[in-house]
Amino acid sequence: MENLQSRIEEHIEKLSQFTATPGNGTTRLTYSKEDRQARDYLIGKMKEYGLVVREDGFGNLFGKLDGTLKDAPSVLIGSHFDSVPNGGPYDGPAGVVAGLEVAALFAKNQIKPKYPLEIIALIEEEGARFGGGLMGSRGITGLLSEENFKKLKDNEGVSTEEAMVKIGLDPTLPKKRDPKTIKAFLELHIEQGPILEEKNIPIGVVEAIVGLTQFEITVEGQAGHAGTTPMDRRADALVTAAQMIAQFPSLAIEEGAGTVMTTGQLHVFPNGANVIPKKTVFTVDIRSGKEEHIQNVIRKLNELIESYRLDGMKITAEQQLYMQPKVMNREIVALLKQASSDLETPYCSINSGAGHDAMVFSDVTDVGMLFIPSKDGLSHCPEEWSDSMHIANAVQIFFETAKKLTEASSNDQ
Ligand code: HGY
Ligand code: MN
Ligand code: MN
Repeated sequence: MENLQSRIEEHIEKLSQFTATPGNGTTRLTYSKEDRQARDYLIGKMKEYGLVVREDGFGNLFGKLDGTLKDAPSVLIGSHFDSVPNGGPYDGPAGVVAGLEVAALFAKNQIKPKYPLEIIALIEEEGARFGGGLMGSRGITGLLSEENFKKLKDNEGVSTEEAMVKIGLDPTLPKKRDPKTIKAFLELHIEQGPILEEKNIPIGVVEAIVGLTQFEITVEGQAGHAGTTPMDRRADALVTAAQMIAQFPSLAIEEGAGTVMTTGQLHVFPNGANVIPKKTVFTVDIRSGKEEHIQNVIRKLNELIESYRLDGMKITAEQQLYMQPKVMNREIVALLKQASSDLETPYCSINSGAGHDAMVFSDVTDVGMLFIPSKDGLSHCPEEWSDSMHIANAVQIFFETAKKLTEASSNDQ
């Protein structure tokens, strides 16, 4: 197991070097120089492990081990390799690395699958550059249309396809994938919370993933001189945004049932210390285990917006993402639990408060997820850390599960 663990540590260490903020966490935005560096590393490893490498028209990366069955659907194993700004090195890459090492175990043990095994590295799950998130998986499943993909631009006005070409990707490659080519999707992810560590359990078998929605809200007032404009003659876009955002925690708490609401991004224009803000643009992220709670909070958000519009502020809200809560496939959950027991690896059931590509793939195929503990429950920050031994545990569980899902036989029989 130790050389598996040391290979995992090397992958994570190498990938963590591809960051725009060295010394201050992982910042690897989609189609950036750091994306290119990580992509080249993963392509090299996929080839070293005997996989046939392909990219699609979104820049998602696939490494395929063909099966004995012709034109059969693949078992996909992987996760995303983009990051939030100043995030951690495990959020996403832990799942891609786990997929890589499952493929390595197939090769090392000369396992010939009946159904193909594909390792997948997905783009723009975080939405840190183009907004919304889950972009790579939504593109593959068709939830994000090619037309809407092309319309997306980053904060500098660079479009997705322009950014792709800039790092040598080909947006004309096939985008949407026929769901009939996918047999199952497995994803390892760090828990990003405190439960597994507090329970001292190395594996969480995910039962369900919360529903989530994200809005971008724009408030427009009137710029003016901070010194000469009387307080009763202002239309201050930042004050209005602040008054709205300050009410979000109580909206979530009133809704209860673990509902959460977050503003993570706020831009102020023109952003001068002595200028009354003309415009603010901020995000709203709402999540809950039940869809009715999300709908209730969306309704209250719209009522709040309407009340400020009546005050004469121009406010627009663009919904960038909406995902219903998802339940993982029961058969795959059972396979993952059985494999954990057979390997004598303690596990528990767990639900996910974070969104994952698995929730998108669950619309088109059978999906299963494993979690491993996050140190101090921290994630989306430079302190994010997980134990490579836990990743190695997950690799073994996925290896046993993937052999069943691909109906593999070992050549040395
Ligand atoms: O936001 C999330 O839940 C994930 O980290 N993209
Ligand atoms: Mn993630
Ligand atoms: Mn994340």
